Amino acid sequence: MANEAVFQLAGKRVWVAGHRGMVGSAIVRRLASEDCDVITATRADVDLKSPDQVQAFVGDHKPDAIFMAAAKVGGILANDTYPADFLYDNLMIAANVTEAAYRQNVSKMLFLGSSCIYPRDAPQPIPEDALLTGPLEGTNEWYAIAKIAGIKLAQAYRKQHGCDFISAMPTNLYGRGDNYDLNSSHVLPALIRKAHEAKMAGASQITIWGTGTPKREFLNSDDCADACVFLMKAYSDVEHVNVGSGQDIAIIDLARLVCDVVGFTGSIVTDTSKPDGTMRKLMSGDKIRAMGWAPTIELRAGITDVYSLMVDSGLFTHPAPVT
Ligand code: GFB
Repeated sequence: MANEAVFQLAGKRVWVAGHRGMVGSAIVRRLASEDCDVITATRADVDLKSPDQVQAFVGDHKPDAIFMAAAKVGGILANDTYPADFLYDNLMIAANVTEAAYRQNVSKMLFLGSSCIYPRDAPQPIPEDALLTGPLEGTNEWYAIAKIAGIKLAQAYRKQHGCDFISAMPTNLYGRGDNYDLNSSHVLPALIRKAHEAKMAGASQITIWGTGTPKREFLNSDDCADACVFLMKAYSDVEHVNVGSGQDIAIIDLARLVCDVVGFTGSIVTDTSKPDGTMRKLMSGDKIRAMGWAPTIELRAGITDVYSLMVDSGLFTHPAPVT
């Protein structure tokens, strides 16, 4: 099925749910070169947790395709602190959009999940069929359960109703429009902010959470958006598809890389009162690579890009809310 379009985006009406988020906004940028009509909705237009509002919105706007990039997301601490929000919000959003897509005869939907759906002790690199083969990582099991439910919704509607709903599982993402709030962010924007503010303040050190030994696989959100558009056009099957870079890096080495890009020359200390989370979650990219897709943005280049954008936008002129 490689490079053989099964769904044409040209001339179609395409709803990007979650267009203000990092991935959703990257998908909107990517769709600019697809000759399709992009539909977006703010939270004031439609509350995705409301079944009635989602039905009404999809019924009124009649999209042909949906990129389901809307989600409540956050880093390890936010996931661990707000389990009810991460479970309830994400379950409701996934169920409402999937049901509306079915009832309003949307031709195709791509649901976006996360690599945390896999068991904590999954084999590395993690193949797609490792799903539901073992216990989840405790710090993010609530978010993971909601995302697993999203995959299962897509599969169930395909099985029962013949809907062309597919799922993509991206690895840890970073990119333009990321969240830099140190309480709720993921590790990469947190490290960029910490290193920049330490440099500006002339500080001697930055503190990272955990032991620094866990490994993570990072993918730029523009690469992720490109993969989503690729899958929307070229893939139609039951199983979800991993979307990653194929390489992981220890958090301490990531911190060194970020400090190097930012130009902070002080030391890096660890705060082991904070959780490590899963020790490793490198996904296998064999499936999507066999279809003909590969990422193009190398990690250092991607970090350099987002760092210069954040400096230019002035975000770092404000003090960090927490340490
Ligand atoms: O990115 P992150 O918050 O999410 O943390 P997860 C990754 C690793 O970086 C953990 C460490 O081992 C953290 O302890 N880390 C070091 C830091 N310094 C920092 C810091 O200043 N801030 C943060 N946030 N981390 C989330 C899940 O898991 O990632 C979600 O909770 C989701 O469910 C998502 O899957 C992609 O990779 O641990």
